[in-house]
Amino acid sequence: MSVATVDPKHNVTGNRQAFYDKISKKDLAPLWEVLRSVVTKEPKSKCAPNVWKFDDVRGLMLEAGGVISAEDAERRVLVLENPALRGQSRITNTLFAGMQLIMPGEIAEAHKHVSSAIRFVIEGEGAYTAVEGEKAQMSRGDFILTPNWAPHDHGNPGKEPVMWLDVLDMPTVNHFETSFMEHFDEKAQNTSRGDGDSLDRYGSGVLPDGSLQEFVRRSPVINYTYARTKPIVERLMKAGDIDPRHGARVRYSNPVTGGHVMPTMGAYLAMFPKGFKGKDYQSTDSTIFVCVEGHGRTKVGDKTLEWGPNDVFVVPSWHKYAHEMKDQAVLFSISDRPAQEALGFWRERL
Ligand code: GTQ
Repeated sequence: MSVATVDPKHNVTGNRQAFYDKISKKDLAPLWEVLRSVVTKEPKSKCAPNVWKFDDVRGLMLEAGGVISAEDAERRVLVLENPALRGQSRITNTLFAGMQLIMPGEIAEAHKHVSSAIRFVIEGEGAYTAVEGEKAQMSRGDFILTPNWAPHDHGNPGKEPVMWLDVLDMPTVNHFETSFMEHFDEKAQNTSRGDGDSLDRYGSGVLPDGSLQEFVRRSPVINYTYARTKPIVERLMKAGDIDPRHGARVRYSNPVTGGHVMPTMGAYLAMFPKGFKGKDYQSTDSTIFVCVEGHGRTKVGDKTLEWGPNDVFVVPSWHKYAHEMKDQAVLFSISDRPAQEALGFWRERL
């Protein structure tokens, strides 16, 4: 209990706590007790830096294959829970990440929801994701979009288990309390468009000669394949176009606007030369990285995250970080930067 001293200017003579107790009964509280913690001088992320090693995750994923079918689970996903945010189904304060497994012969039924999703394919061949009538084949390193309210289902007519990382913006959607979801009568969509259809139509330097209004907010391209994107970062590497912090990096973009692929999440692919020793970097977006190739480590504040192929690691908002490469490496990354930019919040410090 804090007892105030006499302050003639403000006529504070009484017991503050008694006053706090009195106003509390009317659902009121004194801002001055919490001002410094609600208006911080700098971001104070609740999220912790962490790495999920694929050596651990892979075996447990395959075990999950024996615990529940894709049909019973609707989505057979192990959530990557930030160790500082356990029980909240999130890897950062704004994003969800989970590893999804689909076994040969399985399908994960069609549904749609307000949350946007990206998939980053980790292991296995032969599965597909159908999005808005386009059947996108999934190969390792592919980056596949499922925009807000787009019908989607997954299937695996192949012979191998297939795993991918899902990143969804549901903590953001739920923050605004705007979640809706619907199922369809059919388990799988009738797909009228084949693999690569949207990329060919919209990502080849020409655009359909009609209204593109619906694609101002989100990219029309469903599947950004590794087969197309990797040679581009290789080109940057060869040309020496290597950022001292982010390496030879490209941003996945909406070909209609040049902006981010979705309003809530943005993604990058970067290649780094062997022995790269990155400068420190800091930004307000919390970033999820996936190692596609190579080995390295990332210093995040006073922590060092060691990673190799298929490992997933997270760097919280405003944590100073720097990458170091043991060999030539490729990192995919995704963050909430577009949402922060749209709201005027995003900052970086070089
Ligand atoms: O594939 O639709 O990881 O709805 C979480 C929720 C995946 C999906 C997740 C989902 C999905």
